[in-house]
Amino acid sequence: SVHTRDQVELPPPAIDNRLTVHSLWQEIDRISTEQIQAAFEGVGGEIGWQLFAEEGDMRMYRREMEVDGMVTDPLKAMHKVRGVSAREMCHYFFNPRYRYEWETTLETMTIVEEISSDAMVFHQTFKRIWPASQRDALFWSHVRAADGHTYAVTNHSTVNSDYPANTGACIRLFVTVCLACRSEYPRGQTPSRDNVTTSIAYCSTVNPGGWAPAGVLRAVYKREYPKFLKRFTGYVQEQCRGKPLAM
Ligand code: 6CM
Repeated sequence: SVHTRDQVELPPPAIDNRLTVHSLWQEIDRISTEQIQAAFEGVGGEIGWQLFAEEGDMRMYRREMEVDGMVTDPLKAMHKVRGVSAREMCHYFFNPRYRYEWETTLETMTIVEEISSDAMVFHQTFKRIWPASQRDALFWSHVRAADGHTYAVTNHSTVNSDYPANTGACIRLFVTVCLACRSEYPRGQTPSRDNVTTSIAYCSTVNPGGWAPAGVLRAVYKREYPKFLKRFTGYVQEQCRGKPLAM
């Protein structure tokens, strides 16, 4: 049944063996571990993080940063979502089948390699932002369970000779993204759609890879990141409605 198929494709509770023998494994493991750890570290006391968007339980912070004159502002967002689990959140973020349904900056997505049930390599092109050139990205994506009802997806740029950078119309950008989610429900109760809450920490650092006007880029981020997080979390709630909770 459809139900069984969905359950099977949820992120596995343990690392897939096919991933641990892949040439990217060491890097994927190291960066994922670092990113997940950093994602749950607070921003409150840290110097330099500025709140730039706030709506309901969602808060978005950025740190202004430039590398060789290019805006590389690290972004960190926190959110709380009711009625869906961390595992479900990460399933919809990782699985390419759903990506066009929530990802609004996307123009094309190609699966470059299916490493395992929990790791893939993607090539994506993004919508062009005037007056800059169009951007593309090539990145691995890995979903994993961490401790105590915690799941996370980490995306990080990589290289592949079949997808060389800066040869066509696109400038290659570099990205490190982590969506880390932790579910909670009242002590002594059985988790259900009615009592589960998932805390989300989303971190993103994008290097545009070539010239892009700083003001335009910052304005785009300010508009697009809140739009993405609201749309994505709403999408997952909608998809999960009426389905059994998968913890
Ligand atoms: O994390 C997000 N999406 C993931 C799946 O697509 C993945 C994407 C990473 C790429 C993020 C690139 C953002 C830049 C998009 C704007 C176009 C760049 C043009 C620059 C030149 C002026 O991790 C959600 C990403 C939400 C982004 C707002």
